[in-house]
Amino acid sequence: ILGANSSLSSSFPTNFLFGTASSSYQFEGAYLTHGKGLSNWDTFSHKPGNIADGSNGDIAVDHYHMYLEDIELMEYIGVNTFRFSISWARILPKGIFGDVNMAGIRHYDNLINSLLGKGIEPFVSLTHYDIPQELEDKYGGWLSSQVQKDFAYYANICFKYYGDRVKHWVTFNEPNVVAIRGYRSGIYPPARCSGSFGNCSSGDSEREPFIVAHNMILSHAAAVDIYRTKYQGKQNASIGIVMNAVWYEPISNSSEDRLAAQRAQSFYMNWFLDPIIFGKYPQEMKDILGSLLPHFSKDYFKKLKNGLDFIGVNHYTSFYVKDCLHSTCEQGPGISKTEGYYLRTALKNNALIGESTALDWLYIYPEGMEKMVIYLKNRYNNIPIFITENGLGVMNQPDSNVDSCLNDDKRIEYMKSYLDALLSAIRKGADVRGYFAWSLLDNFEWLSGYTIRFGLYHVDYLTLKRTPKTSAKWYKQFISNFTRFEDATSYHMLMKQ
Ligand code: PNW
Repeated sequence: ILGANSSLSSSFPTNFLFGTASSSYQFEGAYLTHGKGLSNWDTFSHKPGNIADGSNGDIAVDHYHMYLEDIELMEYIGVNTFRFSISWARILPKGIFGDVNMAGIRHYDNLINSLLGKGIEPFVSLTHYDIPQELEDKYGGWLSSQVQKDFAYYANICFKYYGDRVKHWVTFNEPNVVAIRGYRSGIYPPARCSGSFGNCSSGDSEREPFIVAHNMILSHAAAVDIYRTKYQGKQNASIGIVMNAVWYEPISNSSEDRLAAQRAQSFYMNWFLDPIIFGKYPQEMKDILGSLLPHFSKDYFKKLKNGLDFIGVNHYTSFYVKDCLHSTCEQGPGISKTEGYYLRTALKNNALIGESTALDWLYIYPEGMEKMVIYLKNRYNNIPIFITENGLGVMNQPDSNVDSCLNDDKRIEYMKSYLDALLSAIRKGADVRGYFAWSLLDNFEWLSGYTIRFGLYHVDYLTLKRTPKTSAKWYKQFISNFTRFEDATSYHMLMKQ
């Protein structure tokens, strides 16, 4: 019934990481426990009207207290890695304006040790959207260049305490989403925007996303620099960044639309990756934005170039892209100068790019996974890639209908088709090293609160009881086929000696 076809999983490279992903604000809860300070997401979700169901992450799925049980769930599935983020406000409750919170340090120590005890590798992000509120209050968070030093200070603490056991570090989760949603549309904290972009009390949608991105890129560089000079020799981990990666398919074969799709990638993803890997912003951005785009000093160029060891890719969805630079487009997101003059649409000749889902941004188009990975391989010289998130969210059902949530064949189909497409990219030579399902558990889905469920495990939000969905059992079987293959390979090698 599960149809975990063994040929699919057994074809992934040896040592491939199969895991599940999570993040501190969406999972931990315990928002004031053991000295944790408030984060920007605590502040934001506590304001009435910001979250669909009026909920917040105060308790979330209480992973802070239930992590041992959650590791047992991972052990059941058989994953060899777990992606989580450290809450900056748990380590430094007041940003840099206070002491290190040793209770916070101990929590992640325990989590990491317990994971390793079960043979599960910690894959650790330093930030996943949430930062100490104090940094916002004192100097405007990512808008201020001061944050570069403070992020590096925080990163150093994490390397120092956990670096002996962490082999994969991520500086940022989806900084592109933070810049756009926090400072252009203003739908995420600190909810800044202006003009036709949204309805905020302050901000400048045309400028601030670029300032914020610049500070994040330089913060990334500062953390990587510290890691490489102080720790990498002894600890030998890889360090990377995770981007939200949407596949942009040209809506027609015209050179204008093909260039527009390229431009869309540049304004969304290469915006961060180009500076970190090549030391400069994409040419399309420089041409269109002119002085709106900050620039890097010579010193930076030397320091940052090749400033990562892998790219983390959160890939879920694809859109068509139509040119708006040479042709006129109706109003919509993307058409402004600051966004790169393109129209993003799921429709072409009245047909959707892929099946629609409960989320207005998620269309099921597995081909996008292969195309995305091949695109990154070609642009960035076959740099190692991890698929750090992929998964399907569905609408919460009334309590009486838990069974329909547990029988999540749709999620299995989604994962199978995307893994299949990923395998095609690997067969074409892409250096992909791991895949993380979003997510282990149902959890706090940002603006959607608890109305959308992404988990392989169902969580009853009253009792916090975890129940495996069919997808958890499917993923278990999928992984067990993979592991058998690995053993068979080593057996073969042994016989050959
Ligand atoms: C990611 N898009 O966000 C986040 O990293 C997770 O925390 C989140 O729970 C998960 O995806 C599911 O939403 C996304 O525009 C942001 O395609 C934007 C997009 C996709 C995912």
